Amino acid sequence: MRTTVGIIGAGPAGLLLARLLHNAGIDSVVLESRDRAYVEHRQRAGILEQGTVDVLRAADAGERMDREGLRHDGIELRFDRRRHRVDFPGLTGGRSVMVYAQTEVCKDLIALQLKEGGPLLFEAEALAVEGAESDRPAVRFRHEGREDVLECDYVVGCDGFWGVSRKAIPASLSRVFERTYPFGWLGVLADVAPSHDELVYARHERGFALLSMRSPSVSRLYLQVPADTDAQAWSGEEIWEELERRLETDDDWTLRRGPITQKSVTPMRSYVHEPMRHGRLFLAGDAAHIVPPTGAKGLNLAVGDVVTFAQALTHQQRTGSTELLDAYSATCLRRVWQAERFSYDMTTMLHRHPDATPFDERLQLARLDRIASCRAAETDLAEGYTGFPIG
Ligand code: FAS
Ligand code: PHB
Repeated sequence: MRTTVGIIGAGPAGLLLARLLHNAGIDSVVLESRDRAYVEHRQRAGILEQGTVDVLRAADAGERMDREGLRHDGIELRFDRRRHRVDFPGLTGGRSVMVYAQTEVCKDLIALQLKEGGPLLFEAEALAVEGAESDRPAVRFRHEGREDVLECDYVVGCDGFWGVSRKAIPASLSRVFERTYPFGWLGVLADVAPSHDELVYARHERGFALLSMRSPSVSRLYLQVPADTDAQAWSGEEIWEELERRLETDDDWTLRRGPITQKSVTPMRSYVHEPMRHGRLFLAGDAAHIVPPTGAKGLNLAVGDVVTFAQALTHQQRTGSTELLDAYSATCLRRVWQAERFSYDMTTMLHRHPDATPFDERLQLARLDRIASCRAAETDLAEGYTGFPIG
């Protein structure tokens, strides 16, 4: 097989990249190790930044998002039983976010790729990226019980944190920056209308809680739990009890309960691999960086990377100049590190660290009180949450 761009992974990064390249008249092949159902039903991100919404619309991939997505103009911070709403448009000159799950973005992009795009091979596991330093890189992969080779001009590793593409970069050239956290998120889906019309991020002495949603009738909620928690160890009753305690307010707000249809624990880490390019191999999305989900940045960072690559390759194909391809890593990393900083700040401000001292706890409350009382501090949060500029 031969193509211009070999894409490893059909998560949001790989699928959107294939769409952007198709729209630019550049051929690609997507190799995805799992089956379609896995990709379309894996519960992950829920919030699209303004920039991501704009990119999907411009790529003619936003029609169902505009029909079914929920535009949100703010979030609520909850601490010390206080409630403070952050007004996104008022603080950012009109930006908002969209509640539209990663599962739905992937379903839309898969449908478009199968209908209009190049080959998207499911259950096609990339085994290795070869010749990244040459001008004829290749991806060795296994599909339908047979090993094959995809010859490319470029390879983009969109294969997530556990993929193979990053391994093709010599360890002597790799620089890894990471932090792990002693806690994770127990996430649940529940068939009950959300108890608030916007997301609620709660800092509580018992730990963090997040009230999110998937639709007017489906709630998505998270509880901070120790990193090694087994989701099955929590009963529905215990989950609702704990959510109620952590989301408590000093007014008459109440949390509606309903049947929990799914629960899982997500570990937390901050991770950046530099550089994001080696020869003709480019890394995008979780293959290059991971953020704690507190800032709702993960999927949105992946979007910024693939937009940057697609623009750079289009430039090269039209002008012969590789200047934007050569700047890919530095361009992406500038935005990545701002998202890492924002996600780290949100995580350390809202979560209860097991080793926290009374001083640390007062500091968290002072940071939240500053946001609730100072427009400049509030604006920094609103700008970070609605998204850093792409490119
Ligand atoms: P993905 O990991 O989504 O996709 C990589 C794809 O590559 C997968 O489909 C995988 O099967 C495939 N692959 C891997 N190895 C391969 C190989 N050798 N050959 C072929 N294919 C291969 N972000 C948020 O913003 N909010 C959240 O709430 C949130 N929750 C999350 C919960 C979990 C459990 C996880 C793991 C992540 C969460 N994230 C969240 C982050 C998540 O949304 C990612 O940022 C997003 O999926 C990144 O997209 P991709 O880079 O495409 O990587
Ligand atoms: C979600 O709805 O899954 C979600 C929302 C906001 C976050 C993380 C996850 O910060």
